[in-house]
Amino acid sequence: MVIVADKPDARGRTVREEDLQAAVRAVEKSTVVCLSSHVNPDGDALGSLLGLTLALSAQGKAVYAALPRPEQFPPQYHFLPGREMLRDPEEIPEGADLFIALDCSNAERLEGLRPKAEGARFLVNVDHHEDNNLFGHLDLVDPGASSTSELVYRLLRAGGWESTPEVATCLYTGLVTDTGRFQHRNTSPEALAVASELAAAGADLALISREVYESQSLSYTRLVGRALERAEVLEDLGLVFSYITQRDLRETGASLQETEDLIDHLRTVRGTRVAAILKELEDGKVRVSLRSRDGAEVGPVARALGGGGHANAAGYTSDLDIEGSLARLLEVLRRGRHG
Ligand SMILES: [Mn+2]
Repeated sequence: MVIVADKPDARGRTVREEDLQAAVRAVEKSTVVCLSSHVNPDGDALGSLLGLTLALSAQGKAVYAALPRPEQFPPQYHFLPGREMLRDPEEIPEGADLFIALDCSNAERLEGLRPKAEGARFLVNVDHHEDNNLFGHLDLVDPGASSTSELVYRLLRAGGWESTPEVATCLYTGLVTDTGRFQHRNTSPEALAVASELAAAGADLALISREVYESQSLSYTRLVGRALERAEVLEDLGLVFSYITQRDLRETGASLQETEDLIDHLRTVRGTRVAAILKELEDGKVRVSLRSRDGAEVGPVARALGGGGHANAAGYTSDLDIEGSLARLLEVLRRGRHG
């Protein structure tokens, strides 16, 4: 795969006990704590955000938690406890004592909330992306962690803060989704140990699997059908790809927010190493999601195209149409194979 020059990143970092303790002290001396996570939130972004919101509220903190774009909250995560505590981004105070960014590899991922994060007296960056550019005053960044939710759990343990069944349900959701139901390579012994502790703390495993994986709308199921019917394999690149358009969304009645797992259907094709799904956005741009298997790395591919992510799961947004975006992707994959 293609190797590109990267900005300073978190490769090889782990979170030291003294960093966790520094974060605990920062929380303890703050009365107001602001929390946020990234645009286009996934299960880990939401689970870590809501889990920490609930846990810190129980510690008597005034917690101001918001998503940069509240309208992007995906329907399959509506069951998560603490959702009602989220506020509008405008309600997040400026110049707060403490701002904690969750699951963001860089501050741009906070979009409109970035100035408030950077204007806080203390900014803590909790994340597990290897391309994290260490934008916090304190960076709890561990690319070896399965999920940001796992790191939040370590933080709660370090602070001696209770994981209630509600907190555990949020964090377990982050673990189960970011590890692909404990199937991806980031499913470490530590991730399984944390999952076990969260189950013991009362996480509702049956509720989580039903809501996240077994509550698809009929419209989304039909959209999956369209994407699968169009799937193609390029054997020389070990690539399986497909696409969905705005027209598909209109005709099936599915929403883009429901399509987070669409790519997992493609990634099961035998003999492929990279799966790609191209999704046409409302503004005509194209969101490209990449997944790898058998040790291929898609993070560098996404970074070469202006995006980011992990070795096994990454993505970027393209200004070209679907055809153009696909051509550009193939170019980068070919270059990587030969170069
Ligand atoms: Mn994550």
